Amino acid sequence: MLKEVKSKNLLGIKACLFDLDGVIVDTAKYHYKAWKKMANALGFDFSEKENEQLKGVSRMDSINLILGWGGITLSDSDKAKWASQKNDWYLEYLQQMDKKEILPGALELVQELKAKGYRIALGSSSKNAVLALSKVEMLSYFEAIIDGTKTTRSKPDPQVFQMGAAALNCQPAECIVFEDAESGVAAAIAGGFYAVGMGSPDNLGKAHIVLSSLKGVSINDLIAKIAIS
Ligand code: B16
Ligand code: MG
Repeated sequence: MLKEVKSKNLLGIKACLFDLDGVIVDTAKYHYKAWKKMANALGFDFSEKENEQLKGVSRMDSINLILGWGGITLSDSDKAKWASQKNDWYLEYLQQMDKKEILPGALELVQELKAKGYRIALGSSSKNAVLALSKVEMLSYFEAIIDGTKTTRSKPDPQVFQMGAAALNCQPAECIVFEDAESGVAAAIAGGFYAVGMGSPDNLGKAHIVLSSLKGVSINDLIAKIAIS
């Protein structure tokens, strides 16, 4: 195995594609709070466990899931109105964000990647990705930003990561995707990428490796771990 890994130049990784919410910044809690506010205004509630299913899922797909949990049917225009209201609430939280909301180890890993010449892109479902990265002063690290304003298909479709790899002139097999959502890990695997799940193996077990945090993670160790997975 070791010989094989060496001969492949430790997998030939050239780039890293990062999900945003739950990988770079801790915004998942704000999405949850804003959606909860909407549900409560409509007379119901949903659990943290149900909220897991919303991670990586686009705004309109999220509202459809939530209304389903509440047993509520709305017209398309009312749905659009509530999705927009939820986004206003989410933006209020986002506006207050600063560098403290960067998840442990994320900045250090991105800086190490940059120093070592790896290419870096963002692959997020969010339409607020540029604003969130600006608020935590990390926008300049990303050579390409593929987000919900550019994609037409939501994770678990691999489109967001395929577009990221293409923007960096890399093949999927040359890229590592970092994802906290089950739908995002599924997207990475479907696209032929190496996947690092951020969270629990209970729902991210399909990733090549699963980490609880990026704290203390270095790219060489990561590649070595993926190579023996
Ligand atoms: P917005 P990611 C996703 O971002 C979030 O995980 C998900 O909860 C959210 O609904 C989605 O973005 C859309 O976000 O309403 O800001 O466009 O994890 O793919 O970076
Ligand atoms: Mg995420």
